[in-house]
Amino acid sequence: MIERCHRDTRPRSRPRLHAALAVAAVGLLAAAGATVLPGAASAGTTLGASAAERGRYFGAAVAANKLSDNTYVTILNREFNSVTPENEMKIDATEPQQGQFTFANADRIVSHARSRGMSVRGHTLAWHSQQPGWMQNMSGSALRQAMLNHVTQVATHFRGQVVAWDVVNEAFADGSSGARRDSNLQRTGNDWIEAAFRAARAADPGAKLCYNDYNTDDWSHAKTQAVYAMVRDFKQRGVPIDCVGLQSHFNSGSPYPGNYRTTLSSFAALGVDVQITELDIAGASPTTYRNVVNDCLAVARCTGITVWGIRDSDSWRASDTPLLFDNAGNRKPAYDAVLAALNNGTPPPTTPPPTTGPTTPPPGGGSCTATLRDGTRWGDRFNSEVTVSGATNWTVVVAVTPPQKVSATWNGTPSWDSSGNVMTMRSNGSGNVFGFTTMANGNWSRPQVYSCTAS
Ligand code: 9MR
Repeated sequence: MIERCHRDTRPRSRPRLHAALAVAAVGLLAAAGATVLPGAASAGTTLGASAAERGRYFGAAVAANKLSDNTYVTILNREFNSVTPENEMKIDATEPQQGQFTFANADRIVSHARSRGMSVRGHTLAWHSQQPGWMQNMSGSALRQAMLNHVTQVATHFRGQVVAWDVVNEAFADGSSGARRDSNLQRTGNDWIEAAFRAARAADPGAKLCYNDYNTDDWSHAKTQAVYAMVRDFKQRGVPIDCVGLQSHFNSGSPYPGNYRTTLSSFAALGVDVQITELDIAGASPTTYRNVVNDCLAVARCTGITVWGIRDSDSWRASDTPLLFDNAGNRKPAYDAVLAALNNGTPPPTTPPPTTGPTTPPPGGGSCTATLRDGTRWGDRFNSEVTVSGATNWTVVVAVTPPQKVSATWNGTPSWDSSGNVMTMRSNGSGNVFGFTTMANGNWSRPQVYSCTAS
C-alpha cells in the first residue's frame, strides 16, 4: 500500500520535541538505505538502527563525566538509541542532603540523549544501595516518607523525559529463600515497593514503571520465581507496574541460562514489558551475546536491550572485558554477533497489514514525494517505512491516530507537535528512507503522510 503526498498548505505550529513519547530515534545514524520489507531481514548498520527496525531499542549505560571523551561520544551517538545514566540518577546523586536535590549531571545525560533522539531509562528511584548518609541513618515512617518524597521529586523533575523508570532496584535476596532482601527500606513494611510504584505513577503517569533486579535470569531460581510472584500479585491487585528489568550481568558464577527465553516470555505473559537492562557478559562470547539478542527478539514484549557501558574500559567489571567495544573503541566480535542477530533474526509472526489507512492523499502540490509502505507487524506494534524522492534534504510530516504512539524511529531526526500525534521527520544524512514503529494501542490504521517539503 502506498501513500503519496505533497506540499502541506495548512498552517501548523512550530513542531517541538514531544516530551512524553517513547521515541527511540536514531538521529545521527549512518544507516543509509536501511529498509524493511514485510517479513524481510533488516539491514541496519548500527545497533540502534537495527534494533529500531525490529521495534526495539538498543541502549548503553552512560556516565556524565565521559561525555567529554571524544571516542566514547562518537560510539554513543553512532550506535545507541537509548541511554541509562549509570550512577547520576541514584539516590546519593540526586538527593545528597535531605530535601536538597541535584540534577545537573543527570540533566546533562538526558539533554545529550534527547537532543539526539535517544530515549532515556531512569535508574533508579528506590534502592537499598547508594543511599546518601542521611537516608542510611533513617528508619520507620520517617524513612518511608523520605523515600516516597524522593520518588515523587525525582520522577517529577524528569517527567516526560524518561520513558521507563527502574522504580525499585534489587529488592529480593539472593539464594534459595525467595525472600525480600533485608534493608532499611524493607523494614519500613512489606508494602514499600508498591508504595514506591504508586508514587512514581502519580508523579509521571507517562513513564513505564519497572522492577529491576539481577540473578533473575534463570527461570528455575528462587529469586526469579519470587519476583515473578510479586509482579503477578501486583498485576492482579492493580499496583501500577509496566515492566520488569533483567539486569543480566553474566559471568562464570552467574552464567547465561539456557532457559532465559522462558524467563523473558513468562514475565511478558503477565502483561508487562521485559527489558534487558544492564547486559554484560564476562569474556564477551559472541555466541552468548547472540543468544541473548535472539531470545529478546523471540519475545514480542522484550522491548529493548541495554549494555552496561560502551568500551570494556567503561565497565564496572573492566577486567572481565564484558562489553561490545574494546578499550580503544573498536568493535569486538561480540558486536558483530549482536548486529548480525538484530539483522538476521526472524521477525515474530506477522498478521495481515493494516487495511484502514487513508486512501486519499492530502491536497497540494509537492516539492518532493514521500511514499509510505507497511513494514513488520507484531502483536502490539508495527513498522512503517517512508521513501522520499525528489529531494536530498527533506522534511516529511506524518500523523498517527490516537491512541497510537510512535515508539521508535530511524534514519531521520524527528520532532513532534504538542499532541504527540504529528511527527515532523527531517533528513539527517542517513539517506532517503526513514522508518518508525507505531504502538497500535488497539488501533491498526495506517499512519498518514501529510507533506513532503524539500529544504
Ligand atoms: O556501574 C555502577 C558502578 O559505577 C557503581 O560504582 C556501582 C555502585 O553500586 O553501581 C554500578 O551499577 C550497578 C547498577 O546501578 C545496579 N545493578 C548492578 C550494577 C553494577 O554494579
